[in-house]
Amino acid sequence: MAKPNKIIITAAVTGATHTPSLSPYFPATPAQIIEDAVKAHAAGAAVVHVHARNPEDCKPTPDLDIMKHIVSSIKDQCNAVVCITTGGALWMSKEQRLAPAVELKPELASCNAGSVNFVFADLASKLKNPKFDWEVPYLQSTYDMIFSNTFSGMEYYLKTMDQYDIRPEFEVYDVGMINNIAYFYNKGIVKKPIYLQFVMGILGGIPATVENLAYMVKTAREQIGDHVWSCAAAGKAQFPLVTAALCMGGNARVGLEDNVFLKPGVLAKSSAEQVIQIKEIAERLGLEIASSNEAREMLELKGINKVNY
Ligand code: KMH
Ligand code: ZN
Repeated sequence: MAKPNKIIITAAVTGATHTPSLSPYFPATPAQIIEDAVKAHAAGAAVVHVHARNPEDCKPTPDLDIMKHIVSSIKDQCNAVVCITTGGALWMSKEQRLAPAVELKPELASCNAGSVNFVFADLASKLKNPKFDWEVPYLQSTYDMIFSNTFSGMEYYLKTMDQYDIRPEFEVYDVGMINNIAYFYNKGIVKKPIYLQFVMGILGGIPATVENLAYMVKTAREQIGDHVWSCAAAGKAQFPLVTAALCMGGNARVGLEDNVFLKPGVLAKSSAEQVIQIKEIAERLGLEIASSNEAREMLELKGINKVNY
């Protein structure tokens, strides 16, 4: 059966980098994360990418019960494909990062395709009266940290995901990481279909330019052959890059994990607002939007009845 030739929109709703005082609309508690994800799905996002945060201080957390509450509440309200993070936060151990996927056995989980500096320190200067004391030091700490994804770590993630039939969504922050994925594919540790998420414009990774995106797409085609790809970009590069990706045959990731604005100077009131905007752009380009079940077909996912939440 031919797979649907439609656009998969992903909404990455909270992440583990932005802090609550960056925007009054930022989904920072489990209840806000659930609501933002469900609304983003209703707006057209086939996939929602989630991290867990502590209900008291909104800090990213590896707490399994909180993650289970978030993803099961989303599942109770809609049939979105839930992509659970294995990136967690920079300070989490690889066991802490992978534990939610092992316990909850989602259809899809992120898999970070290499180590990278992941710097958001300059955002601290934007916080005038932060709600929580941890916010400024948290952002500043990224200046002296590395997002560690060693080859043994990636092999550990990949073999564990394969064990539970979890499709990896490869987070690719720079072009060398495509070769890392090709290495694991050639070793038979990664199976097709391969799903790449080009995350552009992270300070430490590849700058968010259309030329760089074209270079990543070309390199992926050469080194991996057929695959499915999507694009996300940090901050003000989000819509220009994701729109370019749609024009190049890619899929789109938006959401407040990547950018708290809808357009320069205008804060997004929800990830759904960004989903609606990219959906409009896609439809004006004559593209059709995939439903969650069509995304399941396109990515050959195991199905929502096979998850453990
Ligand atoms: N929070 C970042 C350190 C993922 O979800 O796997 C990494 C991240 C990627 O968000
Ligand atoms: Zn993430």
